[in-house]
Amino acid sequence: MICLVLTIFANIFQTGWTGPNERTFIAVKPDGVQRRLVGEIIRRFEKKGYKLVGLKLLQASEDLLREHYWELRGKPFFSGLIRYMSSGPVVAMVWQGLDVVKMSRKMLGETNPRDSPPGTIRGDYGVEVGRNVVHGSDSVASAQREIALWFRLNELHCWEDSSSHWLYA
Ligand code: D4T
Repeated sequence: MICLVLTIFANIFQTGWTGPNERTFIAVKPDGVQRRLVGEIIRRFEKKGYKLVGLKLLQASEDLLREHYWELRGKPFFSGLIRYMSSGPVVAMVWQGLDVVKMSRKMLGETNPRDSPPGTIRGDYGVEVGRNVVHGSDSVASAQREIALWFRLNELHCWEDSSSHWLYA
């Protein structure tokens, strides 16, 4: 019940998730889906100890993508980015856990796979910036905005995590 209230509150006011309840938005991009990397990316987040609270495969509309990448609308690569992101299905996810926003960005690597060390997702599976496999929110505020943009309330699930006592002291 508390989780449901927090979810509604967070989606409406785009705030409210902190500590072990922090949430982030992760998307496997069309190249990641085509290259059969969905399972590998989910595996990394699960093994780390994060909790999956939302998951869906969808073909993102250009309108949704333009809103998602609104801050980049003036960049020269913007139209190519929208074309690429709408070229096939993406897997949209919400993951929850302590410091999940910051840690996810570390797990993903740098925006450009060329600058991403081995061991990161982009470092292991990407070659160039225009096909960087996966997206992750860059701040708690962005995560809240992106989750509200990509997910309806009834697509986010509150469930009791039986391993939480082994993850959090
Ligand atoms: P996303 O948002 O896709 O997780 O990427 P980042 O948060 O790591 O980086 P970003 O917002 O600066 O870039 C968004 C997206 O644009 C592509 N891109 C970026 C590109 O095609 N050419 C470029 O020069 C840059 C900087 C890759 C990611």
